[in-house]
Amino acid sequence: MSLTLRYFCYGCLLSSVTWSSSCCSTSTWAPPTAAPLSNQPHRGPERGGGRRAAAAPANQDAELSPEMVFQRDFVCSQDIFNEQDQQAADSGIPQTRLLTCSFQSFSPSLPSASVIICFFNEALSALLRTVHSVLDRTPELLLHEIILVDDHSELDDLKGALEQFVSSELKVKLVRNDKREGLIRGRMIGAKHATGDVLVFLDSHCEVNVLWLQPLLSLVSQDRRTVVCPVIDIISADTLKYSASPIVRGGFNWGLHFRWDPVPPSELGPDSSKPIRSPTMAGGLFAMDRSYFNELGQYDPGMDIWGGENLELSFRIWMCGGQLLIAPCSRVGHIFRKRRPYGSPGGTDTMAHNSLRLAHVWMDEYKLRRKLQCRSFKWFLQNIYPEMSSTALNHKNPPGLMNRNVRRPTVLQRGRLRNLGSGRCLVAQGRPTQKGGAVVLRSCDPQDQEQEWALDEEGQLVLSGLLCLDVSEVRTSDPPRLMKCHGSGGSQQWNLSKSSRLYQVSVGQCLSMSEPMGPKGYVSMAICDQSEAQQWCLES
Ligand code: LR7
Ligand code: MN
Repeated sequence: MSLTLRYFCYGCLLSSVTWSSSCCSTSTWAPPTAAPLSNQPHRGPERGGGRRAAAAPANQDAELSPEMVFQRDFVCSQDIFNEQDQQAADSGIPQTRLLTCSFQSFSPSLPSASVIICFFNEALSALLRTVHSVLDRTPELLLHEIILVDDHSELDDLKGALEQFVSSELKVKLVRNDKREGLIRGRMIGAKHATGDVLVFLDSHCEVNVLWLQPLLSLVSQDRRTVVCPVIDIISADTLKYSASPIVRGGFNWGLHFRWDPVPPSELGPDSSKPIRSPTMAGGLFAMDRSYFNELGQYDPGMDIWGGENLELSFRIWMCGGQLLIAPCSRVGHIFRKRRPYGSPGGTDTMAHNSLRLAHVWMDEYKLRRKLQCRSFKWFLQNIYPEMSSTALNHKNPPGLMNRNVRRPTVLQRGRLRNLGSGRCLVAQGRPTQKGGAVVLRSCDPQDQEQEWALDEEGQLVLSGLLCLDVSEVRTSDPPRLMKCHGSGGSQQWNLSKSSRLYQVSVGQCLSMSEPMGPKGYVSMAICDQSEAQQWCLES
């Protein structure tokens, strides 16, 4: 069977098995590995030398919900590529669009785009990979310009060598900030220089996939108050490998941190290429009509460096008459780094500063909002994010507290949680009753009650009937800990997939044994892959 065929029929294979795994055996289907991408700047199409590399993404089935299995099933019956998708397969970038996307057609008169990329001390190769991918995979007519905003970087590479590159590309412009502004004011500076119809913001370490722009522009052109995000595929910070993301949508927690949520079935519809309404956006990658961006008040210029602007803009869009969508057929890869490679001047926590500004303006009545005739935050919660509304407004389940009035979720499976890479079992490092305690891998002992986990219908992993396995949504590189069960999903929601990976819905990563496996048996969260270090078996 060819690689391509295996990829097409993946959903069909999956549909014959149940989603939640109870087995430890390795999947019968071995996915082909994705073609490695070099970190050198490249010009897409000629790479790969005509090689057909329709590689399945590494974490493809780690996080399939029943709805997604259905989506892929649907895809299987339509075994075709369009020309551009075929080009993707030939160019070495993994084909991550669902096949239903091949049937989309676009108006010949789409608006033009100004792509704005702000950067601070970005690796030149990553920045050029972003720019080249846009130049290579965007139709000439639709690309008005690329505006690079250098936020007062210090790296030498970003001086002469970058200028040389820019001078050879007609459509690429470079704006340099005289002082460090942060990404929020940086984007506003970029927008001020832009003259295309639609602003498209990208982070400086992305790779756009084929046909990435048309679905975004098409939705914006149908309604200028629609703001559209692509699906953000994963580029590994360690290997630079590009792999598909599951289709999830944006939410937030009560600490005002962005998180990924599963898409409610009502939003999916029968055709998986349909745009998905998203309460919030991750922030870096989106398309917005330029005049609407100005009309809506751009960004809050009082926000510094990094953080908070994504939720602020999302609330403003929804509350002031617009809508925020994710176009499942537009795919852009983004390097997810474990740590940001920069601080903020003076070492202030700009995320907290920015979030406070956001809360003051949007989370209760405030005069600034009257000008735009915006709705209330209560309206937003009830209509756009009802999942959160129930945790805030009912007072039965206030944020951060276990809801005692609701029945306990049904346990789906119980047993020891054995890691295939080490053969050891996941246990509390100290007492299993200790809140905030770490979890580690130790020898499995069937007699030991303290090794018993329960996976319930809400995706909670409960140790010894007491505490839940929880990840930090603030510091996503921290290892998971045992916390009081809060019953509102997110940081405590896990999917045990067919291929035995434990996918954490909120941070979009998988639970992994830390390598090399030391005597302490540490575990950590990592980008999902096929390794045994990430395979877990819940065995009774
Ligand atoms: O002072 C700065 N000046 C800058 O120009 C700090 C950053 N930047 C640039 C930086 O070089 C990069 O191109 O701004 C861009 C975003 O910074 P990142 O890549 O450090 O941010 P991130 O990817 O960690 O964080 C996400 O949340 C941010 C909140 O402020 C921004 O909205 C980012 O754009 C956003 N990234 C994405 O949405 C990509 C998907 C990640 C997820 C989830
Ligand atoms: Mn980024």
